[in-house]
Amino acid sequence: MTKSDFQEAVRVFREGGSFLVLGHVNPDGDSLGCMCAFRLAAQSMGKSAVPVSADAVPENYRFLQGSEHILREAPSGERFDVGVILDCDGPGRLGVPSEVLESCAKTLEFDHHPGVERVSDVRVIDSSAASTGEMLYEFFVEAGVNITPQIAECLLTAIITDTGCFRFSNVKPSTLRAASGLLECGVSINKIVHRVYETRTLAGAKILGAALSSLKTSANGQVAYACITQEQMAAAQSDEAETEGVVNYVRSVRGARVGILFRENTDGTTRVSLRSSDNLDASQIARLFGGGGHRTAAGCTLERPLGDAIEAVLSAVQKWMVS
Ligand SMILES: [Mn+2]
Repeated sequence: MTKSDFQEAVRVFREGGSFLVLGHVNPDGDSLGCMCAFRLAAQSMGKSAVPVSADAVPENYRFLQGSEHILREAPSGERFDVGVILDCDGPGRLGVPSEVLESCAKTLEFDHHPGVERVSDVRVIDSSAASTGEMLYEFFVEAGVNITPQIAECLLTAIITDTGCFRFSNVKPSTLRAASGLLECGVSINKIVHRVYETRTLAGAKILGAALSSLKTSANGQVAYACITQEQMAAAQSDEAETEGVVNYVRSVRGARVGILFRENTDGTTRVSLRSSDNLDASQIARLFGGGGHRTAAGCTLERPLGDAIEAVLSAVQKWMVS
């Protein structure tokens, strides 16, 4: 992130009156926290902001202030001064048709994913940041936004979820400085952690159990994997959002350098979530199959049935471990 991009972004934010706010598909805490924070920040400065996510807000993020105002589709015919793209690892992950951005006079992007194609006009990119929320905190401070406890809660949720509660290797002094600044704004870590991690629906607990009962290892225990079928989803009455985080349990098997969760989708495709430890870059595997992400957390969707997808990904992971 260069100083000039940052200053240009501040100028675009100050001058804009109406904002269309976008995150990424299958939104996580960083994407949603940033979208809600941006909406509140813009409104606090007398501007309008319309957040749009093609996918629904998972239940455990519905406490974020204004999350109920996130639309599933961009309002047709409306024009915006600025389209804001947050935490999005590539144009294909926006989840809205590309014409939607044409309704914006300008586009402004904040992100921390490395190696991604960017098409926005003004880009604030920092692949060393642990979350986009951390970047947005610095941006709001610079832009003179009054960070209310509600805005702080959204941003701290972004930071907490992208660092796995400050446990991942992406945590840096700057991460804790941002978190510390947000705590000064009057937000509670405990409340966020409770809502995001310690509150599970009954269906979510059942689907976690089903996934873990399918756990297997390969490559002499270096790869742990589990799968969730549509039949199990139906039996648990679980939805896709409730499978978020299951992969972290898979990765926690002792000796596993990679944890993989395979989830059968209703359309017959397979969602693959990867978590790695030590020096293995999970995003390299995800990219082989058209996905992306970070070194330690990545994902992709394969246009193949579950069994084929498991075979293809496991064989790719094994080849890559040897190389
Ligand atoms: Mn992120």
